[in-house]
Amino acid sequence: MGHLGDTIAAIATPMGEGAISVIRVSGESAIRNVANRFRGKHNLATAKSHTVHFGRIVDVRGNIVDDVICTIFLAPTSFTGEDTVEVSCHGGIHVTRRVLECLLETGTRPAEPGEFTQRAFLNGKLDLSQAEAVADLIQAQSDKAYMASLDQLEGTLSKRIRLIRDQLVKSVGLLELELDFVEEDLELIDKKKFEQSIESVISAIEKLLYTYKYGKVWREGVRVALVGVPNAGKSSLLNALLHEERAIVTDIPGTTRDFIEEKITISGILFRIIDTAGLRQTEDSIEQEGVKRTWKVVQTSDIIVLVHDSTNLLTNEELEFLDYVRMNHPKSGLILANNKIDLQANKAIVDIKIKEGLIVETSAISHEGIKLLIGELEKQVLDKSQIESKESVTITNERHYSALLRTKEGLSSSLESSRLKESGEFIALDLRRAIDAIGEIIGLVTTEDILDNIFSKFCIGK
Ligand SMILES: Nc1nc2c(ncn2[C@@H]2O[C@H](COP(=O)(O)OP(=O)(O)OP(=O)(O)O)[C@@H](O)[C@H]2O)c(=O)[nH]1
Ligand SMILES: [Mg+2]
Repeated sequence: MGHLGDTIAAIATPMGEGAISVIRVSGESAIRNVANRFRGKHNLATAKSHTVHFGRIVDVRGNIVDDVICTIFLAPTSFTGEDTVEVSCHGGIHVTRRVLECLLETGTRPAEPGEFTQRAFLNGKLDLSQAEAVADLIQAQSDKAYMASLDQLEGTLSKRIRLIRDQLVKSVGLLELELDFVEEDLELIDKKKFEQSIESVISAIEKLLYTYKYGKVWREGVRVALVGVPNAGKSSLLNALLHEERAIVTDIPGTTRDFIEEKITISGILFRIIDTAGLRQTEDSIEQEGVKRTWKVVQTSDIIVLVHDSTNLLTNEELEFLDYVRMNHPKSGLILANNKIDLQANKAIVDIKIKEGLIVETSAISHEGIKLLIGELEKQVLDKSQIESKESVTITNERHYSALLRTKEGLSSSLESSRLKESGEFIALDLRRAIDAIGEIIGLVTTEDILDNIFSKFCIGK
């Protein structure tokens, strides 16, 4: 990424036809550069902060390019903390590009993805977790994801992290002070109290770590795999859940060769429903590949729905599959959709009880039981998150999760050393490690790599 001295510009709205587009310009010479190409009643260069100016953007020869409205934000009261102009022009692809081109001719350079937000971070307008929340907010695909990112943007997570970190900094300060007076054998710290305080921080961190279980689900959605023998009605069930004909349904076994993923929102939570190829040994190489992929889907899903054709008895393959899931993915939700119940006459009895799992009777044709199935999917997720909802902060980001894990590790070793009456240096060293790790979350400790990794995921103009 470029350095802070540059002035950058980018189209901040999506490319397409619309009423208006917004081009954002930020940096030391933002106002001067835009003023160069702006013709209006007022001179932008002397405009006050938070004022709006109607005028025209002209090209280098003075030809009119578009009517625009410029909004002026003077440093430090802008998103980036720098002088910023937001140019609203007409919302066509071509006209927006032309306006941007004119602005770029003045020494402003095109912004890289996330560069505005990165500047906001570097100028102290946002901490790192809040900057990440900006990207999450934009990408939020469900109510829960949106609420979690909004909370994070408001600084709920940052506040909690700072509180924990401050407590640790205080402890390490005393410890290090004591080390300075080691000759005098001065005891500034009550070891018992010190250990208790570290224990309480560890338990606070454990609570936060626990929230990631559903924080991840809020952010990324719940993966639900529809699995079953050929012709059980997996694709039909997907269509029934979506209320549309998305997947191809035929009476030929092996219709679905690859998996299809569709999204639905239930109670503000995003569910990614995946229709898979049938479970079976097959000679057909394309279908074989499909079956292989099915296993991969099973391994990465939060909930597995075994779709069974209720006119048949459970086959060995299906029973083996149920065993496999219980053995290998005990944490995944497991539902047996006893499908085709509209064919009552042929109904065979499902003679099994799924331990810790559930049987829902469905018909993808008459839509009987679909509501029950949806309710069950919802319950499996909400039941889990209900337990944890006492915690007001939710960890949704893997980077934060891994930093908290490292914080906990540092604290645990520090505690261990203290209990073993090891030298104060060891105790302090691990404590410092923990402080660094927790500081990474809000960006007190960063490297170029961390920053590039975070901001490159943003869209341009943000
Ligand atoms: N009567 C009845 N027929 C169903 C039901 N669900 C699916 N079918 C029929 O069963 C046949 C197979 O349905 P699909 O949805 O293609 O089954 P699938 O499990 O996706 O099959 P593959 O992709 O081949 O593995 C089709 O003829 C469907 O119309 C149901 O609930 N009731
Ligand atoms: Mg299918």
